[in-house]
Amino acid sequence: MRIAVLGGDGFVGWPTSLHLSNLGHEVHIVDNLSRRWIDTELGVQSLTPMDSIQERCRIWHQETGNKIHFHLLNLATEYDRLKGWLLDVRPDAVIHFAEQRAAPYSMKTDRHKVYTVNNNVNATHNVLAALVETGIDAHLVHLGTMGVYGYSSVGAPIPEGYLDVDIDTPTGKKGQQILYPTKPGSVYHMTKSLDQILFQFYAQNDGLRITDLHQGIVWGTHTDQTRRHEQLVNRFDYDGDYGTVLNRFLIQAAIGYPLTVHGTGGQTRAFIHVQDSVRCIELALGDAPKAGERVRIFNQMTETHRVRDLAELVSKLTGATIANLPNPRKEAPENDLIVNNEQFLALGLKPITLAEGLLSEVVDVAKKFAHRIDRSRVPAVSAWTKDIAQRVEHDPEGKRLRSVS
Ligand code: USQ
Repeated sequence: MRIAVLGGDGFVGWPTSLHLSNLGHEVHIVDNLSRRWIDTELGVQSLTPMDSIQERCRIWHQETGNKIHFHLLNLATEYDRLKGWLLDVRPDAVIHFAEQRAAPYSMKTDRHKVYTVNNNVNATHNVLAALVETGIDAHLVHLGTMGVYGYSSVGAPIPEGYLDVDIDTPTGKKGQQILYPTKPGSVYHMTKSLDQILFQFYAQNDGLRITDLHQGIVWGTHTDQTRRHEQLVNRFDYDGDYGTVLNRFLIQAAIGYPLTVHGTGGQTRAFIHVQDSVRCIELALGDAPKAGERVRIFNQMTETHRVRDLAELVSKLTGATIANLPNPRKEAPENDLIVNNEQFLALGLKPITLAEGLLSEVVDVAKKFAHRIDRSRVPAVSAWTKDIAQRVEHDPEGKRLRSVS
């Protein structure tokens, strides 16, 4: 297949591009490199040293003989170029990762909220409108998030996108399936909730074939392909805005930083290893809906864990200390989470679970590149509300209190 990977320079986009190229697909990355600009804005860098996208593609070609094409294009602002590009390349499938993906970044300031909404919603809508206008019948696979459901403890498993409801009518109860009601917890998660409505409309109105993957928190760093050459290494975010919880705990353990648990750590979240994430995309590509069918929704996760249990696991493995900090986010302090993921299991996914070997692998990567870590960028200081901002802990290490003598 000829596959466009929108956002193919990012944390999941890059290993996905390699995985699909390795399977023999013709891969075209489209990216505006905004993630690299955001690193510059925040004054942070990936823990792992990343080469330019052109250099990464050159090394892949040298290693495998397979070509990955790169196109510099801003989907949210360059609509006409996007249309022209689609007509030139005519992909059979489009995988859409091209959105600002960090909840804390989206809550940093009003400017970050506006940027996240403009970028994410316009990018998604531009892709949909361009597919209709050009008449290109590509299967659109979108990276959505488990966070569209919210994390409320309703007691029942979260279904894959659709909820069975009984509606009272004058002639009795009528069964219907509706999109699971969204309850986003950040501006970023809100944009993914809006994406769902855009998909529903374009599938119903124009017969676009769309799959939406509601992914959990991705952890780990390497996949089979990124291991092949040190210049193919994946990016690894550790900072307070882009680093996600388990990867952060692992780097914190590697550099002797206290594990930064928000509140009691009673938040339960869904997780998936990056190797499984790329495999799921392969499986979803092979199972496209037909024109006229509703959007296919998968829960792309393999296990759920409570944040404090993860901290305890990492502490047991490495001897790291745990710091319970005031939570910079507005979220339930404790929740349960049961999730259905039967569709991927039925398609043959064999989940990689939180094995000690893989956890240690991340700690080893972090130790190798520990000299690249700026400890002052580790605390999560983007607050969800002005009130919460007053309580944020900027110094989990307690350095200010430490005697210099
Ligand atoms: N947390 C801590 N300590 C930390 C960092 C996070 O206790 O140092 C807590 C947070 O308060 C939160 C939980 O860990 O309760 C998860 O936070 P996260 O930063 O790992 O994940 P999140 O902000 O939800 O976002 C990440 C990705 C996003 C993806 C989402 C999937 O950045 O792109 O959509 O995971 S999900 O969480 O299932 O919605």
